[in-house]
Amino acid sequence: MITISAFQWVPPFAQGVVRDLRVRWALEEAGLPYQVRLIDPQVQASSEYRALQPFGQVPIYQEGNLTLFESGAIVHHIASRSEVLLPTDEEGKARATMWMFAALNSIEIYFQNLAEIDFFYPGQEWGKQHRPDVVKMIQTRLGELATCLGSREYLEDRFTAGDLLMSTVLRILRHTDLLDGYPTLKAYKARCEARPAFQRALASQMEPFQQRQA
Ligand SMILES: N[C@@H](CCC(=O)N[C@@H](CS)C(=O)NCC(=O)O)C(=O)O
Repeated sequence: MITISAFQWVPPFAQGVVRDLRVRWALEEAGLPYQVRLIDPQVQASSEYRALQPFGQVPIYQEGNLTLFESGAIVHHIASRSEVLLPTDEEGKARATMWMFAALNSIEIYFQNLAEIDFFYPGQEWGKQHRPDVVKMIQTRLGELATCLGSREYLEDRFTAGDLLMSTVLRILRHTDLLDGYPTLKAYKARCEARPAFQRALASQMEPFQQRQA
């Protein structure tokens, strides 16, 4: 049985964007059953968990003797087992993989800069000074991504793991109105999120948070 790790609880700003969401979504798309190990800060800091995830983060993926960390690598591993996520032809597979890397290496890092300023260092002088440049860079990337997408439904001619990662990355901006300036990207994100597998993944991440808040 596949086991992934996730947080027992996170503050509301992080609920629905914690990176185990990508892994849950990929597993749901692939139709692979899994169980979740919910962890707290104590487990996160333990040497047992650090031996599995050197940075003490979620998610990890465990199956038999295999333990993986890094959500992108985990989604790729799952995708390699499901045609729903990765085409089987070599070119299609390579292009979908390219989009996975683009989401994480060329887009997410800029969005994450904004999330750091807004959620982890609110009110800090350096953040206030730096924020306009961070927003400008994000707008540049959003414009470039919108150009690539054009009038297509997905980044390639069908949904792939590249779209899965790209749309979860776009969710990082949900506390802003930045996507409003890019209606095709907004519709693209909504299209990806409308997939039943995404809805199941989101509901399963949210469940323990809602239980604790009830
Ligand atoms: N590059 C890693 C980042 C993982 C990551 O940032 N996880 C966050 C939750 S979304 C976390 O565990 N944060 C707690 C911490 O860093 O202590 C991945 O994609 O798996």
